[in-house]
Amino acid sequence: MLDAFAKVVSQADAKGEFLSAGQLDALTNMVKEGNKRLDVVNRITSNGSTIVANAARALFVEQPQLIAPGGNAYTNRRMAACLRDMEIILRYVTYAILAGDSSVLDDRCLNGLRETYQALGTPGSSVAVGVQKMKEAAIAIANDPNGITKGDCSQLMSEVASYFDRASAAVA
Ligand code: PEB
Repeated sequence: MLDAFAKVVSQADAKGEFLSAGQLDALTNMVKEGNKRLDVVNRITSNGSTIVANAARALFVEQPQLIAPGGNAYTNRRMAACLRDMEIILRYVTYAILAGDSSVLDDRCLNGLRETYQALGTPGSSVAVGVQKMKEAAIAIANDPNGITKGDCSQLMSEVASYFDRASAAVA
């Protein structure tokens, strides 16, 4: 598991080189903008259950077969497993946002997840749709300009989006 700092260290060390000016500039910028990152993690974390519940609800409106008898989220046990899975994925996305690096998400959540869903007979493409709905909700909350010092968060928001996209691409 790497963060943005450990990542450049391992890249430089693999080449036996000092850190480059470009690498240092990027990290300087990350530190300078660090409060935005922490705010985003805080906002998504503290709204986690709302994000999961609304995304799942929207998924079931679009794909009602999932909650119909015989569906993959039918019976409370499967519904609970589904909500739990979405929460796990959201949790790892918040870790990746904090770290500024996707490796924690890749290694501890997404690695082998597609195969797990195939083995379970759970439609990965539906999980991917649920993840996209969490992305929209999380960004709407994280990027809400109300009640916060206004600034440019576009770069950070596309980074946040990229972690959700990575998760959905891993199971679609
Ligand atoms: C991944 N999900 C399920 C299982 C596992 C995971 C390992 C099997 C064991 C169990 O049931 O608990 N676990 C989960 C995860 C990590 C992990 C992400 C990462 C670290 O350790 N059903 C739907 C939707 C979707 C869904 C499409 C969006 O209709 C999910 C939610 N996951 C779902 C369901 C099950 C499951 C298990 C329904 C239960 C499947 C079954 O037993 O039939």
